[in-house]
Amino acid sequence: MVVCFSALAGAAEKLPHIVILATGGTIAGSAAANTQTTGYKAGALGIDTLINAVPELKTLATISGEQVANIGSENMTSDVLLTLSHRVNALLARDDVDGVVITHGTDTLDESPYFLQLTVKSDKPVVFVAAMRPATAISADGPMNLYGGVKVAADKNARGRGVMVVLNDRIGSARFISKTNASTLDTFKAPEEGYLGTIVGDRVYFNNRLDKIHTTRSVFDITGVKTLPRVDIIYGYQDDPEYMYDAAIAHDVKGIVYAGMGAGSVSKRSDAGIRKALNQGIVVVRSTRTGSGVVPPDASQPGLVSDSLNPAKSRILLMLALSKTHNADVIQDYFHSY
Ligand code: DAS
Repeated sequence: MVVCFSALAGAAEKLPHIVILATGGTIAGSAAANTQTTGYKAGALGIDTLINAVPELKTLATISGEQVANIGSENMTSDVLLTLSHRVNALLARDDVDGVVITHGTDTLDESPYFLQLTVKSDKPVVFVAAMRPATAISADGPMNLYGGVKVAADKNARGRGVMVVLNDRIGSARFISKTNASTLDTFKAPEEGYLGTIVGDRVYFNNRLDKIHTTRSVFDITGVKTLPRVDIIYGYQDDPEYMYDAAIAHDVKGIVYAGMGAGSVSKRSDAGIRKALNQGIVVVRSTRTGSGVVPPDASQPGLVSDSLNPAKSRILLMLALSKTHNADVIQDYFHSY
């Protein structure tokens, strides 16, 4: 009988080097009282404070930290996104960097990760973490989310999964995850597609891989890009007015995302407004305001369709698409593929 022994037990493995980039948000938020979970100042604490609050990070990885911004994510802009993605690409190109964790606000955490999903040219892990309670609150969720995010980034099975979002012990994909509740700890969900995995105890469990193009296979390259084409979102609702499109045209937007009713349905007034924008050479993509599901092609309605991208993610993709092409067929294929 042959008894196989595992490799030398206890061989000290070199810890991965994970760089934490801070951008602000509630995870860095501070309030006057530890029972205060609203009305606090986001982006009040620096990266060193966040890292020093979780000394256990050092058991997972060799940690270094940089402050890219310190803002509420409602104030995140395309300029900061370009700076962030350029910095992530530069770091991941280095042999001595094994992954990046980014601390960020939750309000636009369905946008920034998707932008990096499309522009980071590495299969090394990029993990966003955030918090629903400020760092000063009783049972603040930020420190454990940061610990979970570094644990995921340091995991040997994390490569090649696209940009991930870790909160509340769940691992979401940048392509599908969105904030589904204004205030609860479990707000980040992907109603139709679920999570990539979960963290239970000291283990990371990956259950799914993404069937969409991302990171190293993405055609979007922001090398040397300093600004992105202007794309705005117009919401569809009862009595929605045509003049919203007039305003967009007057401000020389290059793209419009329509946050449509149901599967992207267009009222008579929005139909007129969208066709007017199309006649001005503006690319229009119909998404859905419902929060999940697919907007399918429909020749009876104007514009391209967003597939299963929500309006905010559709805007991110359309900005990058318009920085490459105005060909409607090519852009439509991007929405079905990324
Ligand atoms: N302060 C808001 C933000 O920065 C909310 C948060 O982070 O949770 O997005």
